[in-house]
Amino acid sequence: MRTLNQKQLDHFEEFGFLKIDNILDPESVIDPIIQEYNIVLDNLAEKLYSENSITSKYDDLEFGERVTKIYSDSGEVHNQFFDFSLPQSGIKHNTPFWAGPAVFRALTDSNLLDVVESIIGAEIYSNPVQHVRIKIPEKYCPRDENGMVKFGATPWHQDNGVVTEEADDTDMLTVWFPLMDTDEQNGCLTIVPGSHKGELLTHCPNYRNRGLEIPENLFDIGNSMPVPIKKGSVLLLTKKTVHSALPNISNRIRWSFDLRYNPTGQKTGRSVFPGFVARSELDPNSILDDPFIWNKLWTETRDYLAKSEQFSFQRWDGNDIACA
Ligand SMILES: O=C(O)CCC(=O)C(=O)O
Ligand SMILES: [Fe+2]
Repeated sequence: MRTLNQKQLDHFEEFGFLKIDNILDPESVIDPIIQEYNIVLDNLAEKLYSENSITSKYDDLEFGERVTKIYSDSGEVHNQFFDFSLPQSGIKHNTPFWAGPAVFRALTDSNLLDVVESIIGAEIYSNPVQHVRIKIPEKYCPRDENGMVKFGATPWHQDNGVVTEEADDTDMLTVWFPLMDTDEQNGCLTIVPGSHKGELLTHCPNYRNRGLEIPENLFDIGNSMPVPIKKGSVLLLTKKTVHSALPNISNRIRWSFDLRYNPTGQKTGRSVFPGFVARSELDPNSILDDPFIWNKLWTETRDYLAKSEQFSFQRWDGNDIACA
């Protein structure tokens, strides 16, 4: 089913982004994810406490306050415990990840897939470039050796720039949504409308110690605008829309999912990671609807990659003149 109207499609086409309200049901889709992550956090607290990495399990606190205390007390950001993807290097047989049933149900939610279908058609592949991002308030957040907040603001980029060249012709759609209201205080996304009409811009590895980033002189940063999003609403981006995320200067966490979809058969840009057919009219038997099989795909991938040569999704040259 196609749920977006012509006005919305035209907006997406013209500006490279679209915010759509009330797509994911907060009670039946988002709250179960939060419950699931409470269990993941329990397990993390047990582990860190048993290793003497934290002084308390903080089990009387709600998720946001608890994760903040745990990261702060341990001096480390443990986001890989929650993520439903694997890291880009150093995968080991015990690298943690969370590919749970409530997460799978959100990835395959029919309202969400209706939106995706409106943009890329009815043969929908869930691209494995996907993350949960939990960002605790910067004032409590552990910092790296350069004094930068670990897992803080997201640098300026195009999603096309974080996948390999194999996906340059892929019609990749980014779907971003928060698990709680997100605004300029707790670090919502900020985007450059219309930037998708240009080329793939040069991304510089670890630019100004912030990570992979497009230098500011390559796009119209003055035209950028923050996009606050409420729980249940979603933001669509094209693979060329320039965007970043603001720092979390609030007292609460900032918690979001970013997912990607492409028409089935096109390259994902991270082909060593497992995607799956989320919707198909042509071949309904190819649809994956079992969250446990999805989990197994990731587990097998991790176990295989732990024994294999390391790969790289990094396509950019830090010596490029634009990065000086
Ligand atoms: O949530 C963030 O901080 C960044 C998300 C992002 O870049 C994306 O969804 O493509
Ligand atoms: Fe992005």
